[in-house]
Amino acid sequence: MIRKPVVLITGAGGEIGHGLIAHLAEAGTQPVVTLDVNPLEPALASKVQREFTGSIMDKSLLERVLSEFEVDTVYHLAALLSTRSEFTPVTAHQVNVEGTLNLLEFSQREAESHGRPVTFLYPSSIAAYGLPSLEAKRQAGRVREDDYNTPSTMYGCNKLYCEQLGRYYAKFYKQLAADTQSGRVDFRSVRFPGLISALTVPSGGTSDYAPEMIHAAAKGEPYACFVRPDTRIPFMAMPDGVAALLRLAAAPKAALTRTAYNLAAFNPSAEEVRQEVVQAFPHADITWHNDLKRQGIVDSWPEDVDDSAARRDWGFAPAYDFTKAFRDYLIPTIGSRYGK
Ligand code: AKB
Repeated sequence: MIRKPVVLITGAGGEIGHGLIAHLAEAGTQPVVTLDVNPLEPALASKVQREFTGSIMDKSLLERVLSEFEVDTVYHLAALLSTRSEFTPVTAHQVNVEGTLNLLEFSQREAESHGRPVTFLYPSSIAAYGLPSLEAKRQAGRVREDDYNTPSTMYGCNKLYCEQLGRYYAKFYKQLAADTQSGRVDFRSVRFPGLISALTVPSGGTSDYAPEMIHAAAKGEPYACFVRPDTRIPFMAMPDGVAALLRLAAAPKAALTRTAYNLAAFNPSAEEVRQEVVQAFPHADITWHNDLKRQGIVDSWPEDVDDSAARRDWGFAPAYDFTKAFRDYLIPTIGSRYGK
């Protein structure tokens, strides 16, 4: 049997998967195979070559994928986000860490079997940071990748550790073996800010207040925001998130000086998001109902990050600033989604 070269996407039915599958299907360079715990929506399923429904914890399922396909690129998107992970930290560790280890090992086996490196794209997060206080957050400004790597959430710990696991597979895997085993997994990671999509509503994250506010207003529903109006973290429009993954995947390996890169686009306060939403949807009913515990998590994430390494090494350049994200992407797309 001849195995077909493909791209594998885990967690494909999630927010990033939607945009990524659309782009890969349109480009048509390599067929897409997906793995998700839930069946894909029919519109998404029609764009992929093969859909596996199951868990990244299921090693026999991964064996099946390996036996049928030559995977050249993995987009490992499956994860439990930060708020959900705080309620079930052990499950979060299993999914976010053991699941990622399974995919790294799967990629190593794939590369051994077809003889080419597997490019492994990993979405890390601003949750990998942990600033000790609001005062420190205000003073830190644009945080660099290697500063404040002291996350306070299970999800953040998981993301930071998996960045290191990926670096280990890329550079040091079985370093004492007689023949070199590392480098078969070409691990590349971006630390995403909060992502805002016009097409999907996130679930289980702590940066969700901004997309929730926008989607509620577009639907004509009231929204009580769980963070203070002055809360500020970086955000990015989903098309730029998807473009960043594709661009990093295509970058020449020799140009990459790191395995994990910060990405920045815009960093409005929650009140600035509210003002923009009210301008677009004048009847928006947005109130403030502070959840001190979730606030604590957001307060530990940086106000802004230094993304100069991504810009220099692989030409990261977001197309959407705050105003453009609303004017040219969110408002037109979201309006038609809810028939407004
Ligand atoms: C979350 O809130 O957990 C995610 C993230 C910032 O990675 N959106």
